[in-house]
Formats: sequence, structure tokens, C-alpha cells
Amino acid sequence: MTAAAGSSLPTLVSHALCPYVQRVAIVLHEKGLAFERRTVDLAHKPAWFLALSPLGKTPVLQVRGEALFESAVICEYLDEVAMPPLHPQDPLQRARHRAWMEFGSAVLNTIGTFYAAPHEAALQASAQQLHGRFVQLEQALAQRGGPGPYFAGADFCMVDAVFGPVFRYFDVIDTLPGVVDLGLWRGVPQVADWRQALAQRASLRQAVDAGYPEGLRAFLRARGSALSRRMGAEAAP
Ligand SMILES: N[C@@H](CCC(=O)N[C@@H](CS)C(=O)NCC(=O)O)C(=O)O
Repeated sequence: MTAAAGSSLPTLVSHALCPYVQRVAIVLHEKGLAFERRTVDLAHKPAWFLALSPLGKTPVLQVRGEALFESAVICEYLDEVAMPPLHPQDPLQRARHRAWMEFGSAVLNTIGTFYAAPHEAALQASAQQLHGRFVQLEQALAQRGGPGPYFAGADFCMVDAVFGPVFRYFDVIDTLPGVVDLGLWRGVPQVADWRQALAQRASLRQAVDAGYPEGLRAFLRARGSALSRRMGAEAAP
């Protein structure tokens, strides 16, 4: 959802590949809130961006004269001001969901270790760690006590907004040479179903633009990592 120029709608300061930006874009869409985007080049951070973002990171949400930073905080704010709620009503369950959001950020860090792994042994080790995280998620999904398709059952929630961008990486990574052999998705059928349901959700689809897969491939190829070297073995596009 993009607003007309010159409006006073919230502005999401974005980077095309950032999973933390995506979670905010997803929540805005789930809430039916119109917003504008302003894209920043994180390799050459402009002064206006550094003035808004104390840690120099995306996302920032500019809203009513404030520049909010930290994606989880922005998502919590949006959940307080707009319907429908994406957190459970019960405080204990809400705390549990917030904990799994944190877990999602930890998985993003592991994905970073995976694609930056300097050599094959480190790549294998971080693949194993990722697989372990997916097994933990499979166990969390088993606690639903019923069918999905989402983290808590039939209703889309904040944890889903966090894991949609996590899984989106693998729409590209799974297609890279030799990655299938790493067994990332071995024995996690409920996670695989969850991933598929999220990929079909409208809010997930609008969170990135059509250039995302190619942009991510270029980013991965440029890491100088073991994964980049595997990509070097790919057929030229
Ligand atoms: N904890 C932050 C993490 C945000 C983050 O790491 N953003 C990355 C892009 S995906 C960034 O801006 N990196 C630039 C940098 O660290 O210099 C959040 O949840 O908003």
C-alpha cells in the first residue's frame, strides 16, 4: 500500500532486502494502514537517515512527528493503535508470543552466519544450527494442539509477521547449488506447511517488491562466502 506524495501518512524507512522492515510492512498491511516508503542505501547512509535512526538501522517508522526505531517496538505500537489485534489477549500467551518473536530475530542472526560462513565447514555448522532451530519451531507448533495454518492456529498473529521474512530467504537459498543436501527442512513438516501458508498471505507478498529474489541473489553472491562460492558454480543467468 503506497500513499500519494505529500500526504501525512506514516513513512516506513526501508531497505529492499531487510527482514525487519518486512515485518513492519506486514503488520501495517494486516492492520489496513496506508503508508509511504522511503528507501535508504545502507552501504552509504545519508545524513537524514542517521539523524532519524539512532543505531543507523532500518526500519524506522515516521509517524505523527516521531521516528520510531526497532521493528519489534514498532510492531507493538501498531498493535496498540490499530485493529485487529495480532497478539493474544491472555497476558501469558502474549508473553509467549513475544518470546517467539525474539527467537525469530535469533534465527535471522543464524541466517546471517550461514550466508557469511567463510568456508564449507562453517557453512555446514551453521546449516546444522539452522536445522536445530527449525526442529525447535516444529515442537512449538506441536503445542498448538490443533491445525494451523499459522503459528497459533487459524488466525494470523505477530509471530507469523516475524517468520514470514525468515522463511522468505529460503525461497532463494533453497534453489542454490548443493543447498538441498544441507537438509535444512529434514523432519519439520509442520514448519514446511507453515512456511507455505505464510508465502501465500497477501501481507507477506506485498512486503517486498518484484526485484527481491534477484536482489537477494546478488547480495548473497557478493558475500565472498562459502555460499557465494557455491553460487559461482551456478549457470550464468
Ligand atoms: N533490532 C533491529 C535490527 C534491524 C537491522 O539489523 N537492520 C539492518 C538491515 S536488515 C540494518 O539496518 N543494518 C545496517 C547496519 O547495521 O549498519 C530491528 O529489529 O529493527
